[in-house]
This record gives sequence, structure tokens and C-alpha cells, in this order.
Amino acid sequence: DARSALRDLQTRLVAFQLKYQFALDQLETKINILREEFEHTHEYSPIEHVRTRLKSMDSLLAKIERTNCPRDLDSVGERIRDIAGVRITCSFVADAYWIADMLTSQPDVTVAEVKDYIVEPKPNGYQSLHLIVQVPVYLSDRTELVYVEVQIRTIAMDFWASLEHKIYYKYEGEIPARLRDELRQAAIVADHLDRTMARLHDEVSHLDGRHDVVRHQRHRD
Ligand code: 0O2
Repeated sequence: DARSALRDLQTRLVAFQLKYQFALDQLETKINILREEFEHTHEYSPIEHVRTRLKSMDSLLAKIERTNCPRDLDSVGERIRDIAGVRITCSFVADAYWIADMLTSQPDVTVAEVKDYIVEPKPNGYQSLHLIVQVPVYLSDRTELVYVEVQIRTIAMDFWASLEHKIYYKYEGEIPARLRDELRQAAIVADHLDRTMARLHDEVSHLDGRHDVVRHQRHRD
């Protein structure tokens, strides 16, 4: 009857959301292991902060609508790939690529898409390295491959993106031209800061040598 059909739908929806939570838990553990290992062995970690989020039901429904996605869970799972999101912030631009390499070289992490807005920033100035990865979630009776969006960026890029995001929502996507220009300028300043910090860091690293050696070894592997 109608009530049991609704209960069945609710069970499927909760199971659907849960698998994204499991995928996030798994990636978060992977990232924390990298971070702790680095802190332990090198007294330094390229990973500054990690945040995870599940897309809210409201914004998932809005995206289904906006993208004209077929209304079944299989299509939603295949087409909407940012239901689970991880954001990693790091100090230096090189660290973003380094973290991406370390994560994606793990055998159970499959890369589905890469959008490099660091090499090619968005017209508004947005910079970030986006990966869509798939990780296996081991359930009681099956294994599911689940998409997770990983955003990796520097503290400066993150600072910019957080404010731009707030302004964007405040103006419901119609940011006045003057603010848009100032945001674009601020993105250039953030980029300049990233470059200066990297140069200073490289200069000083030569004095103690240690971090650089670790970094170059990883790149060669
Ligand atoms: P929220 O609230 O952070 O989840 P799609 O996600 O497929 O609709 P697209 O353009 O294919 O869109 O994906 P893309 O470019 O990889 O961007 C997805 C996410 O990146 C966004 O998610 C934002 O988190 C972030 N992002 C992309 N562009 C911008 C930008 O110009 N400014 C800021 N501040 N963030 C950006 P959501 O769902 O839009 O937002």
C-alpha cells in the first residue's frame, strides 16, 4: 500500500545518503593518516585543514531540477558527483598537487575527473584544484563505488573563495560590477601572495634542506 511504499522510499533514501557519509569517512581517514604520518616523521604536514560536507537534501533536489537529472537514485548517483565533498587547505600551491598525487595514487581511489582551476582560474578569479574520485564502500552484501568531490586549495585561495561564496549568495548570483572587479583584483593579490610565500619558503628551505628533500623524493616516485 501507499504507506509501505513511502517507508520503502525512506529506507532507500537514507541508505543512499549513508553511503556518501561512509565514502567521506573513508577519505577523511585516508587524509588524516597522511597528515599524522607527515607530522610524525617530518614534523611538517602539507595538509593544513580538512573539512567534509554532505550536500543537503534541499540543494540536492535543486540540482536534480536544475540539471534535468532523471528522478531515480541510480541516475542521481551517477550524474551528481558532489553529494559528498572534501575540502583540503594547504599552505603552498605545490602542496595541492602533492596531496592530489598522494591520494590518487592509492589503489582504491579512482580519478573520474580533474578540473584544474589553479592552472586555469575561472573568469571571476576562483582558483582551486578539483578532483572527482570514486572510492569503494564495503556494505554487508555488496561493494559500491561512490563519487566524492575533493577540492584542494591554498589558504589564500580558500580565504578568497569563502568570501566570494558569501557575496554570491547575498546577491543571489548577481554580484554588482564594482564588487566583481574588486573580487577579481583580490584574486590576483591572493595569487601574488601564494607565489611570494612559495618563493620565500623555497629560499628558506634550502637553509635546512629537510622539507625540500622529502618533497622532491615524493615527486620522483
Ligand atoms: P557549494 O555550496 O560549495 O556546494 P557543478 O558542481 O557540477 O554544478 P561545476 O561548475 O561543474 O558545477 O563544478 P565545479 O566547477 O567543479 O564547482 C563545484 C564547486 O566548486 C562549487 O560547489 C563550489 O564549492 C566550488 N566553486 C566553483 N566555482 C566557484 C566560484 O566561482 N566561487 C566559489 N566560491 N566556489 C566555487 P557548489 O555546489 O556551487 O557550492
